[in-house]
Amino acid sequence: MSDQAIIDRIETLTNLLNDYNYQYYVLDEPTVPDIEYDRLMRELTALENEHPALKRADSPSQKVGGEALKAFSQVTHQIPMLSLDNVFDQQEWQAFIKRVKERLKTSTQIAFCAEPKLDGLAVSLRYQDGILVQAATRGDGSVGENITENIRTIKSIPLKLRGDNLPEVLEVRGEVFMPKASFEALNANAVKKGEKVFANPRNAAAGSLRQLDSKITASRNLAFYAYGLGFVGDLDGNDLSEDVLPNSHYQRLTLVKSLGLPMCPEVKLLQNEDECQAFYQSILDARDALPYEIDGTVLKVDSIEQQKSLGFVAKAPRWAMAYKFPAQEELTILEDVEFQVGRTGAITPVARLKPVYVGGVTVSNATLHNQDEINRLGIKIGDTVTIRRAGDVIPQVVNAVVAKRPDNARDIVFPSTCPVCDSAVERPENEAVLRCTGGLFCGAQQKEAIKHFASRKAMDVDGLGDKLVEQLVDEKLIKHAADLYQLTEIQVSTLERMGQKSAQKLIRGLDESKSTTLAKFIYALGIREVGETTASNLAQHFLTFEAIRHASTEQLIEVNDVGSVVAKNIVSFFAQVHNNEVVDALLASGIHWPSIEVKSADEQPLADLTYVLTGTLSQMGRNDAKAHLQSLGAKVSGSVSAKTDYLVAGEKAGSKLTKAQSLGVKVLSEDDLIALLKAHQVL
Ligand code: JCF
Repeated sequence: MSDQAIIDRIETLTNLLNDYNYQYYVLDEPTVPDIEYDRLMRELTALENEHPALKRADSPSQKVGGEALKAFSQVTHQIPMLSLDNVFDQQEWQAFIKRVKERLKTSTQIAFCAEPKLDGLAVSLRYQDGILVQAATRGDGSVGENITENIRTIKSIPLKLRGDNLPEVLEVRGEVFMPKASFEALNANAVKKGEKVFANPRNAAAGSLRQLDSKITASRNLAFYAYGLGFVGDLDGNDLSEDVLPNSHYQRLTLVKSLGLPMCPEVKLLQNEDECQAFYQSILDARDALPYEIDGTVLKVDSIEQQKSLGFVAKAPRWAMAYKFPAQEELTILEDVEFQVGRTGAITPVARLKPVYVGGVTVSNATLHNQDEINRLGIKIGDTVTIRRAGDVIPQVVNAVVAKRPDNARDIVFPSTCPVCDSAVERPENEAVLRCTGGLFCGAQQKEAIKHFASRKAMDVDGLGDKLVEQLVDEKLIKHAADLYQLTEIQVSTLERMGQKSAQKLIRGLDESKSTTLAKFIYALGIREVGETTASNLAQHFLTFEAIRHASTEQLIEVNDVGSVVAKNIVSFFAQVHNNEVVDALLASGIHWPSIEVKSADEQPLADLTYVLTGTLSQMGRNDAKAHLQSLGAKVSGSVSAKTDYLVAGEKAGSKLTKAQSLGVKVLSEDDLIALLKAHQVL
């Protein structure tokens, strides 16, 4: 064949195979038998292998995956990817409609574009001059991961758009998911090979997309439905959506479909809001018969003009709502009940269940809370029980099917001593919970106390996960939080599955954790019912650790949010010699925080102002910045809302910055902050 003939043949085959894909995946109307498709594909790959330079950007042969990546790079979305707010019943749904109409100042009916809510992962596909050039996960909404190589392997996603007169840039957004049948086949295969099974199709889809080796993704049979558009315009960033797209969301989706992207066949244009409830019901009825997992419906105001005037809050549009399905229930067997000991000694009965797929995940454990709950349920070991799982909520045992109770069913008997340390147990009057009296002599309580101490909102010890804490306690390297700071790299690196690197990381993490705030240190001690807010209030009120340690019940009750129970917990915590020994050892190891110096009321120039800090502050730590702002009377909050007055954005600021900008919150740089602090003579 002449060179030109080869070029022509590659072009013909590429176009033909792409047409067949479109007919098969988008139109759902296969036009040739598989064997013909395979024959043409083999011809194309043979030509491409002989002449790699002639392979086209839209070649369907890329669907088998390519070279493995070392890591995913980051992609900043040109337009943020939003998520959806939820409603769970008709009343909440009606309230949403009412809000929409009030905002639009209209009493006429509103048209909605309606679709099932797929249980998958949102992705953004970027086409330039019709060619797929980039695909990214949602990430935090503003920055996602570059998964282009993996997306290219999804058979129903075109590498080239159909039609001409396309805008230079067209971003399509949609959901990648794994059909139920593929999920079941994948898991059946994993069971056969003794590999880990995925809990649900969503996890399977996510796991398949986050593969550095796109050949694995290619083997997974993922699917895609478009649900909207991102940026549409030219390469200079000019938005042309209003010029080139229809004013209806539904028509935009239909247009996207005509460009070759799959659209869920259940998508419907509803002429008025009264049809929404019926749509919701019809999808709920069809749920089990649909070939993919869904967890509700999505309803979007159809008019783009109305969408624009509604705008969005935080991360979700005001013109769309996920109307979720109710909890799902399944029957299974209660095989046993085990007892777990928590940080404060509370002994919790945990149901061990015959694994059951319910509400989208496989459930094998459920908490039974306490004796009262078990009495209320009237369940025995061996019973058939109803398990309910709603959305992201932890699974619940709803009841026992007494008619199915076997003859050998056993009562659930609470232990008379602690299952971990064998200490006596007690059930204080007026409390539902049984407790181990072993305190920090109980191995379970030691472990939980140390996990809490190291957790992110407490001392935030980098490199110290729950598993490692258990290992360190089991190996008797540590007993109490203070022992952490005596650990050496050599000791740690002798642990199983610990290399020198991880050991170094832990020691460094411990060292870095020593620089903290008084509030975090108080929270980290794990005093019963002293959560983050209470700890922060205590710090603000007493200013020094010693003042808190020696405070009386009366003095403690003065603090915001502290009642007599919490006050008593604090006093009795510091009345125990053992706790004071641990605290003293912690302080001796070098844990420190900036001292809080609160000025008198007339010296609080920032009183009534709320600040939020985000990103990396390179010239001072965030903790220092927070303490300085507080010393001037400012409130420093963790999240941006309409009540935020200023956002201080350091380097690599992410979603908080986006949100602040969308809410019109004033944004300060680190230099602005420093200038402010200097102006008030705190620097
Ligand atoms: O099916 C979905 N999970 C789904 C997610 C459908 C949508 O129409 C969505 C979405 C997330 C965000 N729309 C937006 C704006």
